[in-house]
Amino acid sequence: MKKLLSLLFITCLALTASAEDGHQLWLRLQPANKAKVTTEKTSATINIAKQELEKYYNGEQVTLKLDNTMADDDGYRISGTTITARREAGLLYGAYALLRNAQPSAISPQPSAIAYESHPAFELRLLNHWDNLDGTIERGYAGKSIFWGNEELRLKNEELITEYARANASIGINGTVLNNVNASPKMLTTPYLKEVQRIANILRPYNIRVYLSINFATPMALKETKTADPLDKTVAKWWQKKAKEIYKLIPDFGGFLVKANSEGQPGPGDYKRSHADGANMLADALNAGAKGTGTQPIVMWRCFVYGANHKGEDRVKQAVSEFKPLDGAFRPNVILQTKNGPLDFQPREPYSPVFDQITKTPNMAELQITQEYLGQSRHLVYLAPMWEEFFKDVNPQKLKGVAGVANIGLERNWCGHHFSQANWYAFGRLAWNPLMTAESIAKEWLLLTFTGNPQFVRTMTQLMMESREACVNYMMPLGLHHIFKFDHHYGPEPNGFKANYPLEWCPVYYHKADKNGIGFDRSSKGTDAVGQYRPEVARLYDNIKTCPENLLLWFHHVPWTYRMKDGSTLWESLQYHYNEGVLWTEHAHNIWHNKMRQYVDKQRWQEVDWRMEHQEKNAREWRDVCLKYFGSFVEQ
Ligand code: GCV
Repeated sequence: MKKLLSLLFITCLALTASAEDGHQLWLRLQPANKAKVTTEKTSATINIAKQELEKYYNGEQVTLKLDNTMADDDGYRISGTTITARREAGLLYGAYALLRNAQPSAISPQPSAIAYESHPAFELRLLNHWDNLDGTIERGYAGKSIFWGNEELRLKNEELITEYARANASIGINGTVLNNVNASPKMLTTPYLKEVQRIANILRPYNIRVYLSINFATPMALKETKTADPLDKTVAKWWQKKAKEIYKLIPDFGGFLVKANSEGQPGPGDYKRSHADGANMLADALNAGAKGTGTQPIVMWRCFVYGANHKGEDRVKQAVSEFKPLDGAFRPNVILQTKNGPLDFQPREPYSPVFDQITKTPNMAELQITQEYLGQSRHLVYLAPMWEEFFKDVNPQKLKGVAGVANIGLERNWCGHHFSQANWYAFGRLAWNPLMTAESIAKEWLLLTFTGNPQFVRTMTQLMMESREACVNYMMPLGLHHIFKFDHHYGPEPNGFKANYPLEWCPVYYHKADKNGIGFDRSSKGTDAVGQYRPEVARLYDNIKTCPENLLLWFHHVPWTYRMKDGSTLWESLQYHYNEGVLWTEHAHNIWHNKMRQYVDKQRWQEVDWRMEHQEKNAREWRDVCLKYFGSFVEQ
């Protein structure tokens, strides 16, 4: 009996010890406490690399070497158990790579003896947090901000921010914008800047620079100038002084991210000045402030502008109309940050033609990791296939960087849905190497986050890979877009129209369903949005016969009886896609519920399970609402 009790006790202990809340993300290394790590130099960053390897590397020894003949970037070379890099950060990234490669993998074992070099494709690999100073997060679905809000929490969250830094460093992210692009002027007041300094000090050893979103009218809003006109001397002076204050506190401060003259935000347009006038004034101020620090600051100016100078024009054309005439007019340290698609992070969009048209100003792409339009933190949707699609259309070599709108909050598992962690992970891996396949990243993430069991990894990789197309199917197939419920963008509202809202926020503006057909005519006979693409792409999209069917209704108004490539009518095809989407959610849930339980700890299995059940219901709602509404235009 005694024996039985103690056995029971030990089993209970083991169960509690393996209770899982997902907080560890993909960093589930088992301590080995074995390796002796040799370095020629020490620094905060090298010490982290050293400590990680000493604790987790399951080998006798590792050598860390700096080599100034290597390319001047964050890359590294791994040769057996020697990591060589030009920069200290490279040693850190090399250490995480060595640990990742050494994971016992039933899928693709990577021999640790191989020699290879790895360099990041982009200099700038950033997260954009849309965190407000009161702790709420715009489009955040995993609790409140890890940076702002609750005073008491702020004092306690040093450990959390260190964990955040480590997770980011492990996938190569090297910068973070700490606040919402809809920025509060208070962000630049001294008490908040001191907070930024505190956060920067925690992130720095992990090679993560901090950036801030700014409100263009800050000096005026704080009542320190009479205007925010970028050509006014008092304004320029204010920004210079502010930049000096910032660099005194944070000598490696990365720079500003700016949303100007967009969705109600102030900007240079308020004074009939151009985006270039505004961006250049800020670039000069930052340069002056950073003088003597060795830091080269940047201004990331967002191209997400509509309803301003080109109000009334097809919304997807407005960014090019706004910025093309200014191409070449920006200071060298201004970078245009553009969303992957021309509209707004929809489940499927064509790429933004800004990437074809802006050729003299550095560009960076903005991707959305938080699933604003893809089921938020309730749907299992793996986004890497969407980003893979983007990098096939937009050559990564044309970009200076990528920024991902973060999906991180105070919830214990960081991202709300356990599988949303995969999107954070995949963003980081693609920001380092956009040529990695979504599939290989999914495998890697599953193995690191759950288990390397081949059956589990194979099955879940397939589901993850299918999940984005499934979401497109049950929400917006064949190029439909923006038919979400107003404001929260969660469920369907295809009949959405509000006379007091801008027309570009209304679903009916986008699908244009009528008795003749459905879709937005952006061909050369319509708004000619196709004309903004490079010629071979423009031709492809312009012709209804060559336009990819998955973008058909984005570019064309198509009769209900139109024959699709498979011989079905458009209406039949639409029904087919909606049904396929729903069937997938049933199939995926069924597999998770009945077959994956044996591989996953109870808590995470359950938390995913109820979300998948919910996703199934939501998918049915999408299908039923949309088919009923669109069906009302179709003559049976
Ligand atoms: C931060 C969309 C979102 C807004 C977001 C905006 C932007 O409109 O719904 O929440 O604001 O994009 O990217 O600026």
